[in-house]
Amino acid sequence: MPFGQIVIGPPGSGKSTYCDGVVQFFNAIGRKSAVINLDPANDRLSYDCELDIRDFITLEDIMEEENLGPNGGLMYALESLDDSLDLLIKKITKISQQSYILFDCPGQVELFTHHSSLQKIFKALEKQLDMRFCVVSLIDSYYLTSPAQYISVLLLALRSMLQLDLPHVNVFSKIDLVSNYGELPFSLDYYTEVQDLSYLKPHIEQESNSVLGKRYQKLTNYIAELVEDFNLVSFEVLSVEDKQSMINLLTVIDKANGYMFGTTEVGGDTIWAEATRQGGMTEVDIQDRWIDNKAKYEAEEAKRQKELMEEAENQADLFE
Ligand SMILES: Nc1nc2c(ncn2[C@@H]2O[C@H](COP(=O)(O)OP(=O)(O)OP(=O)(O)O)[C@@H](O)[C@H]2O)c(=O)[nH]1
Ligand SMILES: [Mg+2]
Repeated sequence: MPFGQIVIGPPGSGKSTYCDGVVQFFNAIGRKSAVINLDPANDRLSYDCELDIRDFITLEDIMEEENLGPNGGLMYALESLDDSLDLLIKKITKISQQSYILFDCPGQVELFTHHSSLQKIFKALEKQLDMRFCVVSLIDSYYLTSPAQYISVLLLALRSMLQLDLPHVNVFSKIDLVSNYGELPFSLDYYTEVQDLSYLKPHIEQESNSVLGKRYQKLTNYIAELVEDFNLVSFEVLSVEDKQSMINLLTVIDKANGYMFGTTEVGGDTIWAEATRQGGMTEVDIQDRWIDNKAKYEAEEAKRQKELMEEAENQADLFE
């Protein structure tokens, strides 16, 4: 049974870096994986790409042929993919038989909130291949610094969850940077668990107290109530360079798309699969790890790395 992740998120949220990081991590644990680029505008890939949508359609051609700008061009490009859709799906089918797939998606959020082209591809794959997906929706942790923007990204997450209608894991990316942005009024768990949003009201008021701001404030509060009513949104956190944070996130994702319950592991990483089935994830206090004692964790990690290097050098000396 084929498995995959659909990696979405606003521009610059870390999608391509994440795909690159996951492939490296999977290589290390022995899971065979491949990245498919679904962004017709993405001409600089930081990873080895197994399949590129640009082989079927490129943004530059569409912009020139249809006399469109980059954003209209992207929409048009995906809408006109229909002709090549069968061929694209055929190629994906072949890859999915051997590898766990990561789809690196475009950053235009409208593609996941009210546009159907990409969703059509995923639904076709789900139906035709019985493919099991997890949407990984990355949001830059910077948005935690503004209460009104935090509410907006909650709405964005909710919209894509409802539109894509697939298992979904929301992630605050670049969590290693959050301590640089100044003190937050609440602990990180408050933001990741999307706890009682009414606590944010005074902070939203403080953020926007002009006349225009009053309406904005009111709208933000209504959106907060709506998100709370649905009670669907919560977040994981990720620092792509941090191994433990990657392990924790991938354990959640393996559960969400059912990989960890599979009997026929496509990737062949039986040791990892067994470890996660038995609950390999260590409980992490994210406030402590990424804010309160970040420096201490970094010093410990640096020490561990130094010891590993020394050990490797000693081993090498023995063989000389
Ligand atoms: N500090 C830190 N930087 C990160 C992390 N993940 C990504 N970045 C940086 O964020 C920037 C944007 O990352 P990309 O992977 O290009 O983001 P993207 O979502 O693919 O961007 P688009 O394809 O343009 O939508 C790069 O400079 C990355 O190095 C992280 O976990 N920590
Ligand atoms: Mg990218």
